[in-house]
Amino acid sequence: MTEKPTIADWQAAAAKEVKGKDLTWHTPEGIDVKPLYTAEDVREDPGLPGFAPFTRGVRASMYAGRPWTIRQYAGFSTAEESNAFYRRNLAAGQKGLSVAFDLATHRGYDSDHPRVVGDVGKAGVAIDSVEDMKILFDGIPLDQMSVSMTMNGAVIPILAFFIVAGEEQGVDRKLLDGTIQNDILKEFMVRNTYIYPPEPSMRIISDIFGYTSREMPKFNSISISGYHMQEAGATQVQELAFTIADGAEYVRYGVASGLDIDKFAGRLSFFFAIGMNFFMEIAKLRAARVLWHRVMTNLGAKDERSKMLRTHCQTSGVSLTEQDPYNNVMRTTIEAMAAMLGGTQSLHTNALDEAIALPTDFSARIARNTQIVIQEETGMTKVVDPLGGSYYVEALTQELVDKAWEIIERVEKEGGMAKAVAAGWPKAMIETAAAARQARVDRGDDVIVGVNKYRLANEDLLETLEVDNTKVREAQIARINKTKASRDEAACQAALKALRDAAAGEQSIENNLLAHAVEAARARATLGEISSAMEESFQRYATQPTPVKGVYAAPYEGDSRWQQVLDGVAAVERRMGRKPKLLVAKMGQDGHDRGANVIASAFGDMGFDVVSGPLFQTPEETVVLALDSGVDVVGASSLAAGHKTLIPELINKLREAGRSDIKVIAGGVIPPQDYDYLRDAGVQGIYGPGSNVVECAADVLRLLGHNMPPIGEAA
Ligand code: MLC
Ligand code: 5AD
Repeated sequence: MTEKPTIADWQAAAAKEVKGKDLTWHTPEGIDVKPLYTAEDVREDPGLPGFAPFTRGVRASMYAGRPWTIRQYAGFSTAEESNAFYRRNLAAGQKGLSVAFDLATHRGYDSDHPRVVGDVGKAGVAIDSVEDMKILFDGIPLDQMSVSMTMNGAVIPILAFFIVAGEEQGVDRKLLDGTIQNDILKEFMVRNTYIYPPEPSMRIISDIFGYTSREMPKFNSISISGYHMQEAGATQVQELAFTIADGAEYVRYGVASGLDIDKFAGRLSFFFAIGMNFFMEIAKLRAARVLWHRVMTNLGAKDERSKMLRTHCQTSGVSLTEQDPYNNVMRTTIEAMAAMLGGTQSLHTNALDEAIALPTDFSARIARNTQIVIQEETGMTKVVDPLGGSYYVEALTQELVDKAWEIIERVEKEGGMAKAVAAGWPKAMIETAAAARQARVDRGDDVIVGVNKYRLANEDLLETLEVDNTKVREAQIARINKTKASRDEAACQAALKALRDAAAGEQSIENNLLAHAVEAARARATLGEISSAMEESFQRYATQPTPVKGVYAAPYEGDSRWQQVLDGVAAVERRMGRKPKLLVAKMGQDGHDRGANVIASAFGDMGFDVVSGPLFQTPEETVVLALDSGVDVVGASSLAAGHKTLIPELINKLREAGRSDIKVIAGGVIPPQDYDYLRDAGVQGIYGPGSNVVECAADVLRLLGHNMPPIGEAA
């Protein structure tokens, strides 16, 4: 009888097949993935689903008992239009609702505010008062439908409108089922729809914990989100660690505000991104449950439900491409499978037109059906945690737990996530990972099919959703005026004053901000009024971007095209007597700044003098900054559909100032259908997702009159 082969035998056989090549995969999270895993790699028995530490899932029966909730995030234009879209989707098999608000709403401005002209109804639905909220859920019984609302900045007025809309439907708030995102720490780190500074923002969150734990027992008071970290470029380990550390910080604030940990922790929920690294994502969800159980035990929770990490997932937006967009259907399917194999409770699958515009009925249907097909055709839901016991998945789960724990310990040692966020190092860590990823993609080290490999010579145009935001704005303003004209003004002002006083006072049950906002919402105060009432004591928060240095350049050392661009910059510098200067501008309420930060870092590394403009500027403010800093080029980064309003406005203002010599280029999520419109308005270069940043810089040098050779040609 022959002996059973050993690992050493396998190693020898594999080395012979690949002629000694090292097959280890060094991932961006610093994990060395081996080509083979065996029983020897599994350190711990993962236990059983439904039992602590919930590695294999939070429910004993998981999807065999009840499949995850198909919960598609959506919202655009007016409440009427979004309501009709929701109803069509529910009729076609969607199970839960998830509201996307426009950026004016996120940032606490009514639709009639001058700072939001480009944003109303664009990236989500415009909600100005309880009247809009009632229309949004018209015909949707709020005691039967669970509703997630992605709101963090203007969380107090939005939750108040929701409660009052339920009340006026005849639904007791005790029966309201759903989730509010309410996660401000990641806003300061990556998503940027904050309104107030960190301290009062943390008070708002614990006030919501207090109110919902007393009044709304079925409602999930927070969705602690790693999603946006991964979208901003974080590795899976960073996403995992910072999200769990954020959770720990919220629990501490809740306890410090006087709540018993087991009274509110059972209604904390989570939210992760699911990208293309299939097994890493599955292991990440399993690791998250292990880590949360550990953290909550350390924080003194006794009830197992307080330690049970329940999560929503969304497939990754940044992994999807503008080029050859039908490939996105495959990507999303793979990501959806990772989310379900990881044991998510609820899932959003992105639409194939993600990198271009908001979903249409067509693209939303394909996205939704991706989940329905998995649930209803494949039999994948029949077995609980089918990957449990996979040597690779179990070993990777353990490795992610260990790697994330190192970061969590650093955060805890430094006093928790609020302090870490204020110190800025988590954000810098994520931006470093983002710049490194961009360089790997631009160099072709990380393959993206249809973008840096197998690219099509000609792309077909996709039909995309377009929102006429002037029309939406006018309709919203008419409703605001009507609401204000018909309300009891004295009662409304009294409610707003009580809220203002509560904000100025110490945190207490009597001063609970949500309780006061509910009164104001009933009295028909608008979102802007409720936000301003708190802003009087809290102030509005602003920050300055600080792009990382040297990370984008590092992998390009010795690259000839890179050198050509550096030489080009040097030549322009000699001619002008100073470095060519670029303003990276963010206008409107669009806080998506990964792209802007990566461009600022990369152009800085290539020798440009870069001015990183602050977020949330008006076109006028951008012109003032451009003139004051003496730039040659303004690069406007737009990811929230404000481009057709804000960029032409910027060009007009430059012309009025007599500075049409300053070149304007645009980048971000811009549908190709809009390119001619922008070019006619005077935009001299447009760079959609998937643009190579080095070639973008080569174009800028051409705009500045340098004779830059095409790629592959000598200078
Ligand atoms: C579940 N249940 C079961 C069961 N599975 N009962 C018996 N057997 C089983 N196998 C029960 C649950 O206990 C629960 O009841 C009920 O069924 C619903 O299940 P759930 O698992 O709680 O699902 P759900 O209601 O969908 O809640 C999932 C969640 C929640 C806890 C993760 O927080 C959620 O829906 N989050 C969604 C967040 C979201 O959509 N965010 C969008 C972000 S977009 P009970 O009574 O125990 O509650 C974004 C983008 C951007 O952020 O930047 O703009
Ligand atoms: N409707 C549908 N999906 C949206 N997303 C953002 N806004 C909307 C909306 N109004 C999705 C996209 C994006 C992620 C943050 O959420 O997938 O990448």
